[in-house]
Amino acid sequence: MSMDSLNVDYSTTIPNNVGLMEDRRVLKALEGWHPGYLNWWNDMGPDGFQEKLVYLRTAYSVDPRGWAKFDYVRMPEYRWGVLLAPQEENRTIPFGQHYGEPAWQEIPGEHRAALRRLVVIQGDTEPASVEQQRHLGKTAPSLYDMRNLFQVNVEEGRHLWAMVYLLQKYFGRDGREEADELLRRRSGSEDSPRMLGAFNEATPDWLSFFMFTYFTDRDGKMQLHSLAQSGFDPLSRTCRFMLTEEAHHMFVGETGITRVVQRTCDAMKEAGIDDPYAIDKVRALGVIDLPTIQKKLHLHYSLSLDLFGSEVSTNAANAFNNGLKGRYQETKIDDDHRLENSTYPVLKFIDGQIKLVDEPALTALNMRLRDDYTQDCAKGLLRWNKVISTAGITFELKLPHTAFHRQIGEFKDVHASPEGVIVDDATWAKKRNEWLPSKADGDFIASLMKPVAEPGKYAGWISAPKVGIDNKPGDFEYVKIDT
Ligand code: BYC
Ligand code: FE
Ligand code: FE
Repeated sequence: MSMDSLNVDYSTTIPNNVGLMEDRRVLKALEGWHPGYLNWWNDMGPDGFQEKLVYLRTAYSVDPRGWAKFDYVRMPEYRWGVLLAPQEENRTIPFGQHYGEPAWQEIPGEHRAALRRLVVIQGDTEPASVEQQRHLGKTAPSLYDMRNLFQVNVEEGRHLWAMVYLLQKYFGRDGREEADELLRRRSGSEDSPRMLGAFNEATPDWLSFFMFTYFTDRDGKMQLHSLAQSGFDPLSRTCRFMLTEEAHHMFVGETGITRVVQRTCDAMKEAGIDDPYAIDKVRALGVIDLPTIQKKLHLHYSLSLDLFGSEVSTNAANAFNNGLKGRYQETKIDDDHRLENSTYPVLKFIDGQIKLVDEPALTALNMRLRDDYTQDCAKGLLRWNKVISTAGITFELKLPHTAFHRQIGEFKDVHASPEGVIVDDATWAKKRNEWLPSKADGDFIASLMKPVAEPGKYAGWISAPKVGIDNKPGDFEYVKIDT
């Protein structure tokens, strides 16, 4: 790989390592799209903080050993760039019917529509999350957290750029139209909602934000890994670089939840409360009780499972067969990478029961990716539960059963408990508020969401992080609130 593809050209209005200077047509198209993007960012991006100086990282290279530079920036002046991971020489398609053939540098005509759909869906989620999180700056529990929120937001903005670049460069006129549509749809809108369910839900408070970055950004990780295997090489390279940024988003979620759990446990210990279900007493300490954290987890995990689509999907089979979307860590899997004769066990709802049945592996690819996701999710729970057990409290956070609270796939028409027991409508109605956050839970959490904007200080419901961003000291001013 050559140095010039590692380093980013900042001489154009759009920083890039894809040679936009020599690609006048695409540069012009992107420059044409840019003002609409800025309008969208100003209208729908972080509310109330657009003029503030924020200590942000910006990508200046795609070299994994050192790609980001930290400095104070006003968010609308953030350099959103088009950055692709370096091209791998002689890369071949790692799966499907084109297995072993050279990866495509242009789109094969017959796969154009399917690829466009994948790129548009991926692109749609990025601005959606910014929209969902736009009010959170005003209730940030610290400047550290506020900065992390804005970092995630600008990078989701860049992920939108990444997909829009592909649309503008490879999909001609309909690509340009889709790029405009990505700025038109709005999270939660009645007439033009975002495309996937979870991206039309509210992110009303910071516990939801941490759950979202832990569970929903992790769907992003799994999907990006699958798309990074794509036979369409520019998509693969784009997704590979997005994954380097994505790691921080999930770090924000994982450590955020750890810190909430830590603070709750510390407060309980100080007050001599060891019953986690003494909810009123725990809440009186100004911290979030563990059962409410569990309910939020139920909600965000189940919404995120829906993002994997149906367990049995011909879309997924076609995408794999045609070399467009692979499996998680495809190149490390030891099999034929074609899956024409293999099966995969799928959870289905048959005769009123939840059963594991073998399905053709090709149509079960969504289920497989979702299983990989569930395994990946479990790591955080180990960490959170360690905090709880170390505090001597008897309580364990758990992932709910797959059938719980689903809106997509096999279980969308039934109600199940978090343990996976099918229940009737009446039981569901009675138990709903024990399993999912109630209005009262939301009101309680909202009552804690008082902003703390003094450097080094944290709201009472969350503990301080162990280390600063970019090794900064504890009282570092991550956002210059008074500028
Ligand atoms: N909501 O065959 P099916 C991220 C639709 S997150 C609404 O079951 P398929 C991020 C589906 O579109 C990662 N509709 O599913 C995270 C289809 O409709 P059409 C985003 C849904 O196609 C945090 C129909 O149901 N990237 O990056 O196999 C912050 C039947 O579909 C939903 C991707 O998702 C839903 N949940 O799989 C920021 C990767 N699920 O076409 C960013 C690209 C399904 O019949 N997308 N439907 O009208 C894909 O790979 C696939 O489209 C999906 C669905 C995995 C989403
Ligand atoms: Fe993203
Ligand atoms: Fe993300």
